Amino acid sequence: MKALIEKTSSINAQEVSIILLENNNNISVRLMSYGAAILELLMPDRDGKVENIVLTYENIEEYNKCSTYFGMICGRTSGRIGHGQFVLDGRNYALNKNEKGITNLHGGVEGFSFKNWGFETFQNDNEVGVCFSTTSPDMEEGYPGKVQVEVTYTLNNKNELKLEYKGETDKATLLNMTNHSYFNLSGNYKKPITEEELFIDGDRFIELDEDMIGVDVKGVKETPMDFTKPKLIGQDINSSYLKNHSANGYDHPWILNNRDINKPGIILSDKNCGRVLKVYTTYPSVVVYTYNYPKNELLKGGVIGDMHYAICLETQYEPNGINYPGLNDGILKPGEKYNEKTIFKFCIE
Ligand code: FUC
Repeated sequence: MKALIEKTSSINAQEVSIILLENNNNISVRLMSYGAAILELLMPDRDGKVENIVLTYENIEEYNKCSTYFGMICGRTSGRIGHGQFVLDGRNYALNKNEKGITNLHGGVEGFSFKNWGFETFQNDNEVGVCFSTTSPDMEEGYPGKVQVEVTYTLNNKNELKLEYKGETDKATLLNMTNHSYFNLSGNYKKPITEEELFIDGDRFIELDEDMIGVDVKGVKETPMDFTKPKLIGQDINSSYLKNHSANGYDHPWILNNRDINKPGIILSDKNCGRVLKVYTTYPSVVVYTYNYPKNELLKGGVIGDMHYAICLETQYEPNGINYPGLNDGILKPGEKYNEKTIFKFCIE
């Protein structure tokens, strides 16, 4: 096993570090201090061929304020806050509207994704890891409170990559962090993810309005949103039902049936090469985004990213929960400790 600070590079004149974590089974992950991001995730297939299973930019500078959030940590809030507004303890807050001037997306202009995080690596007999940390000042992007956060990535020999999210604040605020990796289990993006199978242990999803804001909790039964039994992602992706709810594919929150870290809430599998990704989480929901709006991203190896060539599995509190009674509001108060976990387990079947 090893945890290695591989190199420093530069993004927008800032010095950023790249860290490699490797286990004893040929699984490795490259992380970056800018955005506390996953840059690359290498794992073997059924025949032992080691390939990258996330989208990676060819050039590191492309991560600068990257609007696709490749592998990055999103925050303070992940997803969209409707009209960039919320009320907390009787006060109105107006966030930066970094999406079309209508919504706050993934925490705004200077969100967690675009910070160069501090970090410390660690290693023991069974695991290697890196703890990233950063601070967001009071009223940054319009959010109240000075917030200190940590995201720790730990890789072990059971082929699990654990993400632990921690945070504290000095005033009541919102906090809802996720990782925005784009998975493609075929390896080096050989095939679209429409040919991969998805299982979501969630009987309900959140319907969206034209600004992609959640407006209604609905049952998945008899809709294209039903992944309660494993289904090819491509099976219903072009259905008219889906087209009426979001452009070009899936981009919705599912409410998970339980918050059990010992039971996979989501399973992505590629029957062809045998790679399987099991996701366990303490978060109540997952936003599934099927890379519906590629922006000519130049990927490692010289390929241009194409629609549906990846899937994001963004475990989090329901986005915009603060504005929707009955959902998790994502409020963090002084004295409370934010503590959520997501485990990506890499299997071969
Ligand atoms: C996701 C989506 C969006 C978006 C973005 C980069 O989480 O919900 O629609 O384009 O990521």
